[in-house]
Amino acid sequence: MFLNYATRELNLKIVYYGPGLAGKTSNVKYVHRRLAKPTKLITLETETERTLFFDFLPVDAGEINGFAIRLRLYTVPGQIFYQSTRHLVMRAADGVVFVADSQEPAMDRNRESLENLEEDMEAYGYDLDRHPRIIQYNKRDAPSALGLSVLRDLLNPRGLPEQPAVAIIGEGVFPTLKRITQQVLADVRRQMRSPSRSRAS
Ligand SMILES: Nc1nc2c(ncn2[C@@H]2O[C@H](COP(=O)(O)OP(=O)(O)O)[C@@H](O)[C@H]2O)c(=O)[nH]1
Ligand SMILES: [Mg+2]
Repeated sequence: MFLNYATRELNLKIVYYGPGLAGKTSNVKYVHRRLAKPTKLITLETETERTLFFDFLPVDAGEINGFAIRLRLYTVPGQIFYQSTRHLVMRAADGVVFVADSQEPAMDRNRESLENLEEDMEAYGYDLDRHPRIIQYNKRDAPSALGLSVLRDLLNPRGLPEQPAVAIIGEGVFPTLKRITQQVLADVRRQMRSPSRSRAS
């Protein structure tokens, strides 16, 4: 988080993490399309010009202690050769949305991505049980989508908050964003109460 005293804004960073093709970009683009006052969606190209680097989206979301809340939504590239980029995007991430692909054949990729996420989180000193995080089970419309209780057993041993979604039509997208934002704001209030325990960022 970053308090900007000049603009009276509290900047919060939310990262959409998950395997390639799970629906991260679909989430962020849907939010962007629905904004009353759209801001610029930025895509950075890689050196190889092959795919996007990450998206960047500021969204205004109310205020806290006289500071307007500004959310920045990032998506990370899923491909393995962007591991270092993924790691960098996770720096100072106030909240994480793990977008899982509900389809049965995607389970290995979901689990591998989840392992990468937890490695990145540990490297930055985020508590795996307490750092604001939600698992979105996306592609609920797919014929091979596994049941929610199966997904829970396979992907959510920590009992993190969960949200089913069909990101391509926007179902579950704002509930996911709203819930991660609430978690982040609760965490920010805790940090403000005991600043000595706040994480370096
Ligand atoms: N059936 C279905 N397809 C989806 C859903 N969400 C995303 N997709 C499709 O999955 C593909 C990958 O989505 P994208 O958002 O680019 O994934 P990313 O790699 O995680 O950013 C695209 O063809 C999307 O249209 C969904 O909920 N259901
Ligand atoms: Mg993407």
